Amino acid sequence: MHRTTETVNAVFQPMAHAGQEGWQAQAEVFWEVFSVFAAVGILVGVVVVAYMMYNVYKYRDSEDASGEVESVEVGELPRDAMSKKSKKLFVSLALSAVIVIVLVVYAYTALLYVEAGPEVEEDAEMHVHVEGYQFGWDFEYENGHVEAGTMRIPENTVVRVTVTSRDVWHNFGISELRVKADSIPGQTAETWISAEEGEYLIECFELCGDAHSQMVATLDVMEEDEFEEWYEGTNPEDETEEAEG
Ligand SMILES: [Cu+2]
Repeated sequence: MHRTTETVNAVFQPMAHAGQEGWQAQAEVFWEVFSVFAAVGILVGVVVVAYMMYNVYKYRDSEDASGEVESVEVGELPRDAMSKKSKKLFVSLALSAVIVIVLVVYAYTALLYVEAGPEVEEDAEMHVHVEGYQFGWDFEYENGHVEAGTMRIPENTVVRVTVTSRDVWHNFGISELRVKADSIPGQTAETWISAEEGEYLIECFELCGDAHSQMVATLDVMEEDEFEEWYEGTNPEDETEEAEG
């Protein structure tokens, strides 16, 4: 019992200060990526449509028009390299390329980050092993305690999650937290979770049998003190004693 307390303290004490400074959970990253793409998309859309409307108005048909219009043909490029038209073409192409490349690099960096998780000190994170089966989820903690149906973790903590299956292909996912990992027999997938206090729905996202839709569990994100208290009470040795007694 004493050893467990020590371990829990060693694992969770630094978190009181670590908080969430300097790193983001998946849902925050995805929201940021979405916001940036939406903002740039709206900005580009407004500029393009406004410029188009401006030209539609500027080059509108008028009664005193001579009828002689120097129309552009498909595939035609401005012949004079230093003409106003060619500059405009170059600027719009270069600007589009820069915007697209920046967005690609930004989104890919965010994806790499989401896959790897934030780098925190080793003792500032914990590990939970998840095993899927027809039809439910088992959660195994570092002290050997196994629980079905409810996964308990402390709030705002980086929880490294390894996922496997004991029978068929499943998929471990928490929509609200944008967390998803394959649950495949003989293989181990890795992901991570960090969340605010509250309850979240864990679902199976791989059609795995007739009760697939009932293959749910609860992620209970607890206050640190509350979690520590619960975790201290899960010493497997105690459980054995209880079983024997
Ligand atoms: Cu399943």
